[in-house]
Amino acid sequence: MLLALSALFISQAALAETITYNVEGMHCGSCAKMIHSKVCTMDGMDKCEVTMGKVVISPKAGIKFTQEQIQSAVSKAGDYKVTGSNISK
Ligand SMILES: [Cu+2]
Repeated sequence: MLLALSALFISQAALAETITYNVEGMHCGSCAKMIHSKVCTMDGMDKCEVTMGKVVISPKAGIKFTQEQIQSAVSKAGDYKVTGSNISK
């Protein structure tokens, strides 16, 4: 039973994740463009979209980003703050 559960966990972990980060301080399309140019160009990004107040990413297989890494890239774009995240499969 325990073995089956951990096997299930591992196979789910191998699937691509979509992570939505909430970002405070974005006011217009050029904020989104700036953030896009810093976050979406990071190595290991598969999909990456920036919309008003949100950054939605899918890392490549085997790649994980921490919120700190995303915050660091977002900070290069300007005075923006990552306030939280949601993971969906
Ligand atoms: Cu702006």
